[in-house]
Amino acid sequence: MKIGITCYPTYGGSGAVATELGIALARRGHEIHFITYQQPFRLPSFLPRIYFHEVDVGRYPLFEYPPYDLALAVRMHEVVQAHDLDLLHCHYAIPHATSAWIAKEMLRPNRPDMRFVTTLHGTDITIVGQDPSFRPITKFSIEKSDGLTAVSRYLQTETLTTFGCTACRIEVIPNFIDPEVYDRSRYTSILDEQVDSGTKVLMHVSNFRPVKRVKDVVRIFARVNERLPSVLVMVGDGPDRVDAEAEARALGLSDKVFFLGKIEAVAPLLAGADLFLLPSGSESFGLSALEALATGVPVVGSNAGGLPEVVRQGETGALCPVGDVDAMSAAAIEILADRDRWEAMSQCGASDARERFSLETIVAEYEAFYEYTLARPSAAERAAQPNPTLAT
Ligand code: GMT
Repeated sequence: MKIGITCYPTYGGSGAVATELGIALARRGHEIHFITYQQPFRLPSFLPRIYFHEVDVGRYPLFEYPPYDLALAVRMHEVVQAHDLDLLHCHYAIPHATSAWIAKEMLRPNRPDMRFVTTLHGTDITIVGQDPSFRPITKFSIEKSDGLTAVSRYLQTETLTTFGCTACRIEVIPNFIDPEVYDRSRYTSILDEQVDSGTKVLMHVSNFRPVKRVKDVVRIFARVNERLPSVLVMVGDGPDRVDAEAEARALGLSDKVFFLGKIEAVAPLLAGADLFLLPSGSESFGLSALEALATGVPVVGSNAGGLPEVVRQGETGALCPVGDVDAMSAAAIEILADRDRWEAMSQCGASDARERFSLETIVAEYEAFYEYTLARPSAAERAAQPNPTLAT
């Protein structure tokens, strides 16, 4: 197949999933065209059968807000025609699915067979999509997609109930990991030079947005550190990093909390961690938690959204109510203080991640979903049927 992939190219779960998916599909023989405003952060410079098309938003003095969604639609339209793409796959509903719908309308005379699939990742539904200024266009774009996937059962239900598109058929295709990359035995811990042996390493990886509750991460660490010699490694960057740094300073922990900034390859770091913290207020799946589990790092976090579909309570980690720093700290101490329990959780997490979320299995699910979408009538054709249903 020839597939166009559009995603946010910057640090974040949806961009990571989209890029890893494109790379895996190209390895399986498909031709992949990334269409976005910047080279995706996880995409190396050149790989066979992978092409990158930059979206350039023309500047004009009248445009106080340059219309990226229109420039993207035009680029999609151009790339589909020039490379004879079968399908566009949009990651994150807005504006990507909206632009794909515009491109599809523009292509209707020449390429009525072109389809577009939208993968819902999380905040496009739970936060941004609920904002009154975006809600109607999010619903519209979801309903116009020829195929829809969500990264968890939680997000599938959330989309159907909050947008009321009860006839939408949403396939659940979870996030995935490459078992070879997230393999603890491959790496010697790069943190060893900085951290004494016997010191527990707690880690958090995110884009430091409010939804991640990074101050809770520091507070949980503070309590663990009262009981066990430990350090906290914070990977990533974003709007709440300053708050997290201030919290570490206020708690007198600046010398034990390391803020590393954005790091693209997190597996070698995870391989040196003892515990992963993800106390998010909302988390549709939790790709970073999956990457930690796959690397043999137990997870302590919140039981929000789709996290319970990823972390097995008591077996691969512990999930507690959002904001319950006491419960999360207690769970973290319990896991870290008992070496046998930690070993069992570490091994169980690594094998469970491989069993349920391996790249080979999940990429094959996407392939099958593309074939299914290409074979069925488009969303517009289904809507035009006498008894229109999006469920067929
Ligand atoms: O909020 C983020 O961390 C980034 C965001 C994104 O869309 O870039 O992540 C979402 O998509 C990931 C990949 O599917 C999921 O693993 C994350 O759980 C989800 N984030 C939230 O729901 C907050």
